[in-house]
Amino acid sequence: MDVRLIGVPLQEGASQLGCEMGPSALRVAGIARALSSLGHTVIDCGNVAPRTPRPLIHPNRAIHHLPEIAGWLEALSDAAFRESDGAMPIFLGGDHALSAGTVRGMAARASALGRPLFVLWLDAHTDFHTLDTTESGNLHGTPVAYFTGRSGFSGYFPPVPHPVPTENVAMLGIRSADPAERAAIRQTAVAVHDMRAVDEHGVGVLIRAFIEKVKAANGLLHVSLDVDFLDPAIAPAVGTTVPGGATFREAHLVMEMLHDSGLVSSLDLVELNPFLDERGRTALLMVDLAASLMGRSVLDRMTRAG
Ligand code: Z70
Ligand code: MN
Ligand code: MN
Ligand code: MN
Repeated sequence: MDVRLIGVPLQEGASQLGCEMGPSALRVAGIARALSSLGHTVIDCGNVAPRTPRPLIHPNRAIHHLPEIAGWLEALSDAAFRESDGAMPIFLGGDHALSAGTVRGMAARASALGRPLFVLWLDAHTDFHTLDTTESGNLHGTPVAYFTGRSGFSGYFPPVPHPVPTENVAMLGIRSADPAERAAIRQTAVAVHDMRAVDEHGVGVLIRAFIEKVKAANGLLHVSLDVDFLDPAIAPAVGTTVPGGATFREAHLVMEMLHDSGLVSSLDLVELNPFLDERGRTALLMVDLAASLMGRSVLDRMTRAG
């Protein structure tokens, strides 16, 4: 497969500085080598540069860095559309606000191919705030509401010509949602699999059901992996740690099942804050998970560890 690595040194969507270093840490952790050793052709496209911000003032005074994020989204959406032409883009984040742009671009790609886009959101959080409901003002809490076409973004973020239908979105690993997000997401068809569902059913059952749905619709599947999907004990390099996340084994199983499905069109690796890491372990784990998604089997893994 042709793989395109696209760095997104965006940090203004998160409350803590440091995600800007995420693309470098993923490169240092060997993402290009890990994927090319699996037989893929890997091109590192370097980092995306944001558009020059234009002044934007929103009545919700809590919002930070709205002009900067809006400038990123147009550039990211264009990059996603361009680099998904016969190739698989992997976005090296960068905070989760970037997915507002990458999913917008992939929705345009899916539309050009005449296929529906599905999104798998692997995260502790639902990221379903609108510009009106966010209380923290951290725009990494808004991408899912944006790309599913909720109202309140127009005139601030780029228009959404191809909103992702909420029935095409599944979330896994959820264990933190603000009251406004809960109320809003209940009105939608998003499949929200929280950690309770993971404990009750296991990730295998939940992921298999979603994969079958994507397969039946001949869809493209965009996967968005937030570091905080993982338990902070194995992935400490994230601004907001939420206890009770996915284990090493659960996360790898998800990636392996996604690989076997052959449906994944694009991937975001987001929220890695290398400033908070311990000797690069979170960056290495994210690379390991990306390699599992791209086809590394247990035998390869045992060989590497030996
Ligand atoms: C909260 C907010 C958030 C991280 C997303 C949290 C948002 N719902 N935090 N990802 N790490 O501030 O809107
Ligand atoms: Mn700030
Ligand atoms: Mn997130
Ligand atoms: Mn999160």
